Amino acid sequence: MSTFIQTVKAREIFDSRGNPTVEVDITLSDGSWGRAAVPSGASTGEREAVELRDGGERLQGKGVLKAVENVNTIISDKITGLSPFNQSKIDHIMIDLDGTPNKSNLGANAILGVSMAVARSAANHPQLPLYRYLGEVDLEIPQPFFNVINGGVHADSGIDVQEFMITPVKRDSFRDGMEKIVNTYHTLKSILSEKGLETAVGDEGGFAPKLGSTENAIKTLYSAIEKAGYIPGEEIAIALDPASSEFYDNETGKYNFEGQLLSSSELLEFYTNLVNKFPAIISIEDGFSENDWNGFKMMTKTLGNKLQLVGDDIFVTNPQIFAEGIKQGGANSILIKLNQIGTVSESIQAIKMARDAGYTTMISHRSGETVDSFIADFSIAMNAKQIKTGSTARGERIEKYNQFLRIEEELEGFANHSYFTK
Ligand code: 2PG
Ligand code: MG
Repeated sequence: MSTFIQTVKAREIFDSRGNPTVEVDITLSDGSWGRAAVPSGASTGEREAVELRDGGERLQGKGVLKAVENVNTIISDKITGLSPFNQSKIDHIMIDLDGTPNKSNLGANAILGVSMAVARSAANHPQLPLYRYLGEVDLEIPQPFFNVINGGVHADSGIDVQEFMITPVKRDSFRDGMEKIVNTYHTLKSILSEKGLETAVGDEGGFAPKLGSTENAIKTLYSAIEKAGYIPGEEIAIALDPASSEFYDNETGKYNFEGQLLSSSELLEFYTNLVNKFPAIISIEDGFSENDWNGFKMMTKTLGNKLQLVGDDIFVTNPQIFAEGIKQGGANSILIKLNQIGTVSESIQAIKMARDAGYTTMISHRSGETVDSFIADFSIAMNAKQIKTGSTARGERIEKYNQFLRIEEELEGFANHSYFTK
C-alpha cells in the first residue's frame, strides 16, 4: 500500500517576539515525518488571511489553542489516510473545510501549519531536500535582501520607514554575497557606536538607532557600505520597505510621514527625489498604502521603469486581489508571504501569476518568526529569484540564510546566478 498520512499533531509554541504560534507534526505510514511552524506579522495587511487567536486573558489574548484544536480534530479527521504527495488536493480540502474567503473559521495559522508540514513530510519520505521535492530542475539561490536598519512598527527607532535592506548585487556566490553583507553589517555597527547611537536590534535583526529620518538612515548605509570597502549601487544596493499602510490616514487620505502630512503626489515626489539622490536604491516595497491604489499606480507609471516596486499589503499574496492589481497596473513585483494567504498551493498560484504577468517575486519572512527555514527551500524551489528574511543577526533570521549556504554546498556552486547579479 502506498504511503499515507498517519498522524497530524499540532501544538502551541512561541515565536521570536514571545507570541504563541502553531507548530504541526505530520507522520506518514512509513514512519517518515515533517514539522513546520507558522510565522506572524506586525504590519499586517487588512485583507490578509486570518490568524486565529483565542482572545480572553490567557497570554494577552494571543493564544492559539483553538487553531491547534482545529488541526488536531477537524483537519486531522479529514486528511488522515490521504497521500501526502497531493499538496494541492490537501490544501483545497482545508480551504473547503474552512468555508470562508479569509480562512477565519479554522484559522490561516492552523491551515498553513498543516500545509507546510504536509510538504515537509512528503519530501522526507523519498528523503529529498524540501527545495528539491517542491522544486524545478534548474535551481537558483535567490538574491537576498538583508534588513539592517529597522524602523516603523518593528523597532523604537522613531524612523517611519520600516525596513532598510542591503543586497549584494555583485557576488561570485551566495557565500561571497553574504560575507559582503556581514562585513557591512559589522561596519555599520561600529559607525553607530562611534556616533553614540543605539546598537541593539529590532524585530528583524537590523539595528534600531534613532537616526531621525529616512535620508539620514540611507546616508549611514552608504557610509557603512563604503567603509566596508564596497561601492554602493554597484556591489551592494539598497531596498526599502516603508510599509506605508502604517502611516496612512484612511480618513484624510494623507500620509503622516516624518512630521508632515503628505498627499500621495507629495509622497511620490519624496520618493522620486530620494532615488535620484541615492541611486543605489533599486527596490521600494509598499511605497503607498493598501488603500491607495491610485498612489501605487502613479508610482508605477513614474518610477516603474527604473525601480522594482513591490506590492505587499496591497496584494497580500492573494491570487484574486493580485489579479485585480495586475489589471490595474499597480507595482511590478509581488511579495510572497505564505501566511498572508494560508496555503502552500495558493502561494504557488500567486507566484505563477506573477511570472505570467511579468512581475518579479520576492519571498518574505514575517517580523514574528521561528527557526523554521521553510521559506529558504521554498524560494529556491519556486525560482522566486529574491528573498528577504531579516538581517545577519537573530537566530530565526540567520537560520534561513544559513540554509542557503548548506544548499549552495550541496549544489556544488551551480546555483549562483540570480536576477540582480551583474
Ligand atoms: C513586511 C513584513 C516582513 P510584517 O512588512 O514586509 O518584513 O513585516 O511581518 O510585520 O508584516
Ligand atoms: Mg512589507
